[in-house]
Amino acid sequence: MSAPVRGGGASPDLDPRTPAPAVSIIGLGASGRAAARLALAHGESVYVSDLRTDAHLETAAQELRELGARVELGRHDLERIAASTHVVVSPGIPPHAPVFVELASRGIDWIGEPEFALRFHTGALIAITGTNGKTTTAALVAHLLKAGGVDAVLGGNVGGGLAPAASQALLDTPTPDWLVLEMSSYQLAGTRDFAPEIGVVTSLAPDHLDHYDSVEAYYADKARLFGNARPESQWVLNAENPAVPALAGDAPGTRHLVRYANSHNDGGDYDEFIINDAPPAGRVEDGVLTLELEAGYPEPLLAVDELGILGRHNVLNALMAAVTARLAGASLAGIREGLASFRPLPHRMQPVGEVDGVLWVNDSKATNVEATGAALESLDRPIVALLGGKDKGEDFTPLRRALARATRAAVLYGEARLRLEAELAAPTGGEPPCPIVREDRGFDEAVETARGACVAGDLLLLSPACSSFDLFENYEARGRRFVELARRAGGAP
Ligand code: UMA
Repeated sequence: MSAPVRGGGASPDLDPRTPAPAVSIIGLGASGRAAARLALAHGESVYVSDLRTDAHLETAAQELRELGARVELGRHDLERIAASTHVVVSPGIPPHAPVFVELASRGIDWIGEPEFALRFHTGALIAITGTNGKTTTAALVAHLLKAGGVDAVLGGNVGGGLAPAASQALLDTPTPDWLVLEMSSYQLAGTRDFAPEIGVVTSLAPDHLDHYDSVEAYYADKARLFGNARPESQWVLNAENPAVPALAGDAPGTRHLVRYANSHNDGGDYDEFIINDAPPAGRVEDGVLTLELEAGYPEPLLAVDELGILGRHNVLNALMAAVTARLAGASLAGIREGLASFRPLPHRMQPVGEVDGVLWVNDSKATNVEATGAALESLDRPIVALLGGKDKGEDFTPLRRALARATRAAVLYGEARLRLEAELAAPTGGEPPCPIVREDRGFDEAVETARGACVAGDLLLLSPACSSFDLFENYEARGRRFVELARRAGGAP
């Protein structure tokens, strides 16, 4: 373990019979529990604290106490934390939370849970970040590596029971050749020595404006992916948006750009990112997903319509995952097989079932404008869209064009519905806005209203562009409700 934290020093009120904990962990959610277990498994003394005191947390606390940790609910003992060798902070704690103010005022350095986990990792690291697509791409990378004969384990921000926190992944599989981590901007904020062999940026757009003071602050955390870049670093970048290669700045390493079309140097404003005029390392050529990691040696993979996932943005996710897996040594045959066998993750453009000739698609994970825009632009059937939820303050007007082009109607619901209506219904002087229906009742009623607006052959798409916390515990619960309603309507299996 590295040097003790700055500041703090011996704490006057620490009980001399219980030595200061080597590791203090703030937050007893999935991250805190995993970090505590990893530290205990390596013989470290551990102090965990969480401001909440509910029964659910008390159970988790008791389990850790039985493993030898000190766990305190209802407060953070800053004296005890200041005396620790390491302070590990959970990613979801907002930057202006009082505990951060306290840590700063005492000059106490801290790290994030993935950073802590990586101190126990002996293999190589693939880190995947991005505003959208990072979970699907991370799961695809792990899937392709396994299909391609490479030892790998998936962890990090994924959540939803699909993969563990980084620390838990290393407890489950202590010495994987490759650790594939989905990294949120919150988790990147807590990195210090973090240096992936392969880093992936799937997309970049404003998000989490309720957590960050500005988009720039959000992007600055994303850019920490490149914080310890070396000449041998490999970067897989979605060059459809020039802001993505730009995020890498002049970081050392090799850039592998992914674009949908092979039309490199099409005069687009990303040209400055084409390195020595090489064609994109990942692209669609004549309807076939194609790799070209070595200029002049293209490797066709499979046809777009053989992919098991929906939408143009998922083709890009598949290309980024294939480039990444190839860089990590997966066989071409394994990558082909993995791309054909991969199935959508829950709540990500997940086809749910047909009701009266209408396909219901659950994209509940689309909690921001860019994700919903990608969903609307990626489908080739008329759509009735469900939009709404908690208002995170994002500008909805970028959705106007996609809605006007692809949507029969948009049904607006939840806390954000009035602002959605105001920003989407006003004429733009271009094509007429899509028909808007504001549903002032609940989610179920909004789904029923949307269903009534569909005709056979349409898609009923839940891609809300907002988080779910106004009506649901999380986006998974919102997605599950949508699937349940589809089942009741006679659709989902
Ligand atoms: N807390 C304190 N003191 C405070 C504030 C909070 O003790 O001052 C406590 C809370 O009471 C709570 C704990 O901190 O018990 C919560 O920590 P957390 O929000 O980090 O939750 P975890 O369960 O550890 O989940 C986190 C990620 N959550 C967030 O970043 C909000 C999970 O991502 C991730 O799966 C998990 O770590 C394991 O890596 C979820 C997410 O929504 C899926 N991520 C965001 C996203 O994807 O958009 C970033």
